[in-house]
Amino acid sequence: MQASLRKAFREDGAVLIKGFLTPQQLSQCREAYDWAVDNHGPNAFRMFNDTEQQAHVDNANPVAKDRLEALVASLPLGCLFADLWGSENVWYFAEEVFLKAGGHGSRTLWHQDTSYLPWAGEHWGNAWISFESVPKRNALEIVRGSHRGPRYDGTTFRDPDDPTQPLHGGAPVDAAFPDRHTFVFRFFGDDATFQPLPSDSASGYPPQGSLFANELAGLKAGDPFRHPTFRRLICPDRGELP
Ligand SMILES: O=C(O)CCC(=O)C(=O)O
Repeated sequence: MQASLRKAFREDGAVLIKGFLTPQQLSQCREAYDWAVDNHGPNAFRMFNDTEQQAHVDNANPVAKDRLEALVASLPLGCLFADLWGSENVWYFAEEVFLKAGGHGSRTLWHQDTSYLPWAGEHWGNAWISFESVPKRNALEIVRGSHRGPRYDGTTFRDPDDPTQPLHGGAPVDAAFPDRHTFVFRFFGDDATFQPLPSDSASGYPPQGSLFANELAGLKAGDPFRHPTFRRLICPDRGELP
């Protein structure tokens, strides 16, 4: 891997990597995505419910866990992150599912994942995989370097007409690009710690965040972010990780 890619990821917080998965791997992901949409879990919700802009979103579906862990273990994504971070180990956190259809799905509001999940440290990453070829005006948007700035108390994901809350978002659909099916696989590495969310949060997330609250209940601020529920991945050229 080129040092410039690691530097861009570290400093900007995002990189675009084209053609990384084979057509066969992509079709395995698409099959799993379609299954996950048809078999949504308890964290699924309709973003902007009852509006024309509503979209399907799911997160960390326990019913899909075994299936997706097996899929992710067969893909090179986790090891890509380990390489980008320079981490010895990499764990799979969970998936996100986004389905915007019919040409009306709003932007996803500007947000930081660290506002609703208790994540700190340098080794966190989301692989954002859309199955369509996404035009620039419909692309995910990131505020460059914002992962190094303040962590904001938001967003609530409630008002499609107020997308001003920080800090990554975008990716609407419209008449020219009506449907988007996106799978996100999330990973963390050695430098991942537990950082509880503020107890006086106006957006109302609990200190453990909105996912895996029971698993994370025993962690204190600054503890390594670890729990047996998160599967450690194996990178072939490094052998089995300890
Ligand atoms: O695809 C989207 O609309 C939003 C993606 C996102 O928020 C994420 O990957 O964390």
